[in-house]
Amino acid sequence: MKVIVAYASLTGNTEEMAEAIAAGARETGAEVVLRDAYDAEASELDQYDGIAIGAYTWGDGELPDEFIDFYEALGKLDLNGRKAVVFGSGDTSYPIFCGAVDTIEEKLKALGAQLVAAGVKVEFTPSADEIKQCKEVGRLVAGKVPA
Ligand code: FMN
Repeated sequence: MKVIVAYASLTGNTEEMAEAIAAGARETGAEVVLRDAYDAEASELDQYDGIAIGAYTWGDGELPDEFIDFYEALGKLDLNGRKAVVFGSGDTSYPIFCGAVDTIEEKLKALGAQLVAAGVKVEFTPSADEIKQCKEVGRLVAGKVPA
């Protein structure tokens, strides 16, 4: 099982989530690659069995600027048969809380990926419980069946 966790994070909150998801996936014995989306090749996502993508939300419920290239490079990739999950940090004082998570989920669904859990949305820094939730989601995207 090969899993990629790719994320965009400006102040480290989404990065903490990514690290917990990667840790959960590793616990299952999966081979896990953890990358800043800036350094990741979206066109190679189809080489992984499990795909976790995260981004904080910017502007008016939008994707972060530095994530746009990665998002656009997803193009028309065929992700049928891949397990996927989306995650991100936001701030509930904005009208569109964690809009980036919804945008990425729609894209992955359109590419044929199977979303194995609802998108994980966290306000600012993930709490201890939210870190646990991220680890569980990491196990799921690595193919572990929930207990
Ligand atoms: N959070 C939202 O949920 N929705 C937004 O529309 C939104 N817009 C933002 C716009 C600006 C200019 C800034 C500075 C923050 C915005 N945020 C919004 C909050 C960030 O997503 C939040 O601070 C998040 O924790 C940052 O995650 P990071 O540490 O991974 O960079």
